[in-house]
Amino acid sequence: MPILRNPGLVLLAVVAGPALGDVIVQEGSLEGEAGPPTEHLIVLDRFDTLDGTRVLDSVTLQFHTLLIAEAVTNGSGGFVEVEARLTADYGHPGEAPFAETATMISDVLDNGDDPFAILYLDEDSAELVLEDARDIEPWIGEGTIELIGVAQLVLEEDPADVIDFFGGGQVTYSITYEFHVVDACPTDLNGDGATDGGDLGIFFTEWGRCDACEADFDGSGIVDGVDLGMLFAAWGPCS
Ligand SMILES: [Ca+2]
Ligand SMILES: [Ca+2]
Repeated sequence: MPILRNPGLVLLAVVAGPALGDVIVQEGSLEGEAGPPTEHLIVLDRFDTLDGTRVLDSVTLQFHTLLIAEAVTNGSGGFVEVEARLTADYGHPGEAPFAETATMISDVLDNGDDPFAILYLDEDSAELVLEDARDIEPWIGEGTIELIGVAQLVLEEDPADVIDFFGGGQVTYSITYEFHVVDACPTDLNGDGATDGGDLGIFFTEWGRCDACEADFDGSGIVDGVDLGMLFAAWGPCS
């Protein structure tokens, strides 16, 4: 017979504010005791491009589930089975979950000795890295992103021989935005605050097929007349 302790699952959430740097991390957690599946809304700030000066490279979602349970037997003989599990699914509201975590405790106890208590612990993690532009795009812009975390903690016991069996669980999540800052004056190859002859000299040293060259302003994989045109168009002090 399944026994649920404190069926009204209490969930707490803490969301940290965004920080400045190359990485923004938002964290929070859900925690509570056994009960029916409980939806918890996770609200995240979207990535702020700061007027296009920052470009989002990837979004990493990490989820971690921790399950702790304690069983207390009565020592009346035989064997008893205990089982507990904590599962959680994560996704956008109204859509199929894109990640899940599941923890499981399952044991057979020799109940032939004196009454005793035993403590169990299990944990699970899930990670999702978004790097494709189409996957990242929903995470860019103003406003907020809503995720739904559906968590359920279930305890089962043999009520005849287990005096008490209780547990708790915690689901934590972390959303990491990796980005780079756009070069405000990419044609200033020597970084002296202006696009001029000094940069032109550097430019021609990279002329031709060139992967990840600074002079490949349009990212075409080759430094050619197109890039030269961009350099001349930007001629003069960096604005
Ligand atoms: Ca320069
Ligand atoms: Ca080019």
